[in-house]
Amino acid sequence: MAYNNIIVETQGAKATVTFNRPKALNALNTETLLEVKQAFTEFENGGEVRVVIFTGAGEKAFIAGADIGELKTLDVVTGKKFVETGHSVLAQIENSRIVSISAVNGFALGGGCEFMMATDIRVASENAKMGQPEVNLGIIPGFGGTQRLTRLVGKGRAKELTFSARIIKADEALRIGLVEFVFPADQLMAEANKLADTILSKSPLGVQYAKELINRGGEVDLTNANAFEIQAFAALCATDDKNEGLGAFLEKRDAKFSGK
Ligand code: CO8
Repeated sequence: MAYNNIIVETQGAKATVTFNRPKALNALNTETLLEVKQAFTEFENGGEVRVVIFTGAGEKAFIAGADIGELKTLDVVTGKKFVETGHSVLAQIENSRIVSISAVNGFALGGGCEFMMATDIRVASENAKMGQPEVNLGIIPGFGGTQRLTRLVGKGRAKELTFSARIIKADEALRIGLVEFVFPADQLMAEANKLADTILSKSPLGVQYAKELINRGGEVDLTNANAFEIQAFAALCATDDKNEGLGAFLEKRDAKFSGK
């Protein structure tokens, strides 16, 4: 399918989605959000893609936020619809069995920071800059930023960043746990792909169950979270992946996982 605002490339079990609105520093308008939803739904329905890398076109921005031109037009009804669309796309990515990696190659502001926080793992280039600058504009983070930022970096830091609209550089983002790795810009995509390939070499069901447990476990008390883990572990014991993984270790060979 042809898109106006994103570039979608697939290579076996790996896909790359590049935000491509360079004139607006890849800002997210409704059309872009719906295109991402369409592409991601196709990955999910197709069944082959297991890791998606998101990045931004050009050298300046991952995503410079929600589209400010579109935001200016919103009223209470269309504003609700816009944030609901954003939430729906981000929740789909966050809860998907597909692993998502953000390769943050420049500005990730407002909705851009919120987008990367909904993906599973964030790798950033040394020139990346992140933040939630919405209070500069008389609004608040509206794609989950108040919640996901708090869960990633803690209440105090989330409040400081959000109340002050401070933009931070990649090294600080790494220090506070907002990104997992920082690489020189010219190595960013190679490193993101390396990470994707490593994940793809592991048991698909193991990765999928672990993602779900890490996501859901954080939302309930430890006793219930551990009960989820017990059930998931037991379910995995009935899979080919478990037999193959343990068998391959004992036979001193590489495992060939089927995801079944
Ligand atoms: N939306 C639309 N256009 C944008 C955006 C944006 N978020 N960011 C940049 N652009 C456009 C600029 O208007 C400019 O266009 P033009 O050339 O036609 O004037 C072009 O991109 C290049 O930008 P600059 O000239 O400003 O480039 P600089 O290098 O000088 O500055 C910055 C780069 C610092 C990134 C600057 O562009 C900037 O501050 N952008 C806005 C960042 C921002 O505030 N983002 C948060 C937006 S709000 C948000 O994301 C809320 C999410 C949830 C919303 C839910 C509400 C309903």
